[in-house]
Amino acid sequence: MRYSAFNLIRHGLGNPLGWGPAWKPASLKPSYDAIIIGGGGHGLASAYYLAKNHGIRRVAVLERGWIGGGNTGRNTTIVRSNYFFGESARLYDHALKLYEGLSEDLNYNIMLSQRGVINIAHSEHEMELMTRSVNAMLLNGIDVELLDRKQLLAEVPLANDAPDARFPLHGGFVQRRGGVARHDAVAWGYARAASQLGVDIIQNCEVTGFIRDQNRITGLETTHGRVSAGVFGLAVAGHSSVMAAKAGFDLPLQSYALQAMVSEPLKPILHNVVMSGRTHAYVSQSDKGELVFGAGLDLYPSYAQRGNLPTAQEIIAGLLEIFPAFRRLKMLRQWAGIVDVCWDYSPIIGPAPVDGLYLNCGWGTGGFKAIPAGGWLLAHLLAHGKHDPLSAPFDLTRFQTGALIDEAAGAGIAH
Ligand code: FAD
Ligand code: PYC
Repeated sequence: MRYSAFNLIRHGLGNPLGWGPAWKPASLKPSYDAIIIGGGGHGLASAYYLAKNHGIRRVAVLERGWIGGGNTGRNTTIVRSNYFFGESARLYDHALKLYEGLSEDLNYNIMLSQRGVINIAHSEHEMELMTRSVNAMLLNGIDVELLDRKQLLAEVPLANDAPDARFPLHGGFVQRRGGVARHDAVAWGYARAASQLGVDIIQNCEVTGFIRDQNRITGLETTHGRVSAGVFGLAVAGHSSVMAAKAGFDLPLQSYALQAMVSEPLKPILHNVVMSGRTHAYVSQSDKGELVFGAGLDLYPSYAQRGNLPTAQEIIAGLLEIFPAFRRLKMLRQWAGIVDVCWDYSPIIGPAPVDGLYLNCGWGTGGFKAIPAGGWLLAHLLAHGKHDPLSAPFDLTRFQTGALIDEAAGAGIAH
């Protein structure tokens, strides 16, 4: 086909190839076998695996805005499984393995690019701690390699190696299977595949309350009316405690804005994902050429989905300490998402304190990489009412037993 201005207009205004919507428009039925609240990656993946793995197809995903419009469409798309504790390594590596086959499974190109995720150590002390973490990861079967200073510079030649650098380069480690994936495609791919299996995806449908029969959730109040179901999944990152309060319980987490930014587009100059736990900055280059970067959380809990200027300045300062060459770039966009952070920086997956409701929340700054596993495990809970062994350690009861999985620093990402 020749691409002329005429063709572009014809394709833009008409539909000569006869493409239909990727997922079927649906309206709310009076009842379902299972309802998932939240049409982000985790909610959509849960619906897909409920239908695909467990044959449960009378399922609805209720999304108050548009699918993927929450954190799934706001993140910086990094996928990796380089976590410290065995429980986390198994969970995130299950997700990464599913990501590795996801384009084929969904028949939708999620643009997975396993370009390697590199964490920089800026001091001898940091290098020693990193060595311990890398040893733990290797024991957990995760593909990580230590890098000395020379190897690090060979991977990231633009990093600031000046003798007077404020954050000198001592070395680092790399997970070569880590990288990035297109976040919108993950949401759209799961939505299309779930819809093809019979799932109703209902956008602009906010859940406003829970209907209870004693300690059991039996239905929902929504902006589209009342609906009942056998079981319910809650996957509303950023608003988990708001919804938990409506259902009558508390969650051990706090909600913060997490910001990210992109620069103007450049020719390819950065070939991997680079993170610095010391400055909190991380960066990758998108397929369009923009540098995508961010750092730690805003300083206090908030639902204001824009982020604060001092944190934005700190993010940019952190990036420029490591890559002074980026100083001349113009910034294109800045945004934030609200993330729910648990006390131990690990997610909560499991039954809620009220019957019939199952939780997938508390992914904090790092749940994009977990979407396939989070969906897989919530689907298992909804179908069987009990944990898959992978999700058992992430049960809410760990905050009573004390069996916390403290991943605050283990994987080298700043919180
Ligand atoms: P979401 O995608 O937020 O979906 C939840 C949905 O629930 C939303 O669409 C919302 O509208 C809906 N909802 C809320 N309340 C209701 C209601 N009452 N009724 C109906 N629907 C409701 N993770 C990584 O692994 N790698 C990264 O590089 C990374 N970078 C990030 C960068 C930023 C700036 C941010 C903000 C996050 C980042 N994350 C990253 C974290 C990651 O984005 C999230 O952990 C993940 O997207 C959570 O997915 P989710 O499906 O649970 O939530
Ligand atoms: O979890 O890898 C991550 C991440 C990177 C940026 C934000 N979260």
